[in-house]
Amino acid sequence: MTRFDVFNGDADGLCALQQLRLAQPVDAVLVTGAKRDIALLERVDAAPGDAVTVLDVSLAANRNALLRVLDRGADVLYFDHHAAGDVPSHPRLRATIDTDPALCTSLIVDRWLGGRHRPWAIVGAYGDGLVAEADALAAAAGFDEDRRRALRGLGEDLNYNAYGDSTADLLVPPAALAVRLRGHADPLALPDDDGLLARLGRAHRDEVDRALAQPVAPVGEHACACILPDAAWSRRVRGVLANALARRAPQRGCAVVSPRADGGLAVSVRAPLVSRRGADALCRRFGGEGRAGAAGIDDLPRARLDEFMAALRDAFAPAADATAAADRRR
Ligand SMILES: [Mn+2]
Repeated sequence: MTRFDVFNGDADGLCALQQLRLAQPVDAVLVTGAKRDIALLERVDAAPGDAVTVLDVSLAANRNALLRVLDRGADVLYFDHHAAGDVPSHPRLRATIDTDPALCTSLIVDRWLGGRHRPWAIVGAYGDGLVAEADALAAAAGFDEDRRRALRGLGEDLNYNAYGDSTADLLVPPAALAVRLRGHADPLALPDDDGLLARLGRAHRDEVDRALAQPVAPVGEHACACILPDAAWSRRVRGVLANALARRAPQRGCAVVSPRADGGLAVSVRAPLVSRRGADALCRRFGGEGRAGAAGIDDLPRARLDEFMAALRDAFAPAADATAAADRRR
């Protein structure tokens, strides 16, 4: 019988797994990847009697692979907080899925374990951006401000590590991080003899600083854009940079453009923080997707960059909602 631990390679996935494996140490084949690698279950070659644990990847995106794994006779334990669509009812599937925006998978697993490895739940929640929820749990657990800051820093470093087009862009393969964390109940007492965790934290800070020092050009009155160089660090930092630029100029929308490893362009777009509207409509015109406040284009052909910049110029004009108008015209 083979066990598979299938988990998102970000902080939430890692910390959900960490809690479960502290509670029940088992040897499992680790199946993970970059944050954006969510179709993970299709990589599992399950046989009858195998046990598959799935953490922090959308069931909707893994539905067919899940049905196949169940059909093959494996047992599946599934925890997640993304929209799942229709959850199959199957005697060998135990799924705990809760899309409450105040929850992440680490907090769902924390609840399932009765808070047994709470410090790791807190790290996962910080990493997933649930700062208020993590702060509240950390205060209730008696962590003082210094230790709260350390838990938050670890969560954010682990999370930063998962950004990139593929695992080739990542600073540390998430499976190696999972092995590294294995067995350590106290996230504030992790050994770091080879300095790997320190390097991860330093790279996170340096890359964000480097990104913030890149030139940002105004694009019309209501938007700005930053074009990053072709480098793995650009692909790691672009989402974090887009958030930072939006905070720096809340009246403007912003786009961060970075070359993909395969030659195209990836674009992260944030609507002006004062309106939080229009990012999704802009990106959809170029094959992208997302939410009104934050969206992206996975693969923008270089030949369409000028067209994108022209659309960006108008997308966030408060009076004439040009993007919506253009959408209506299509
Ligand atoms: Mn998550």
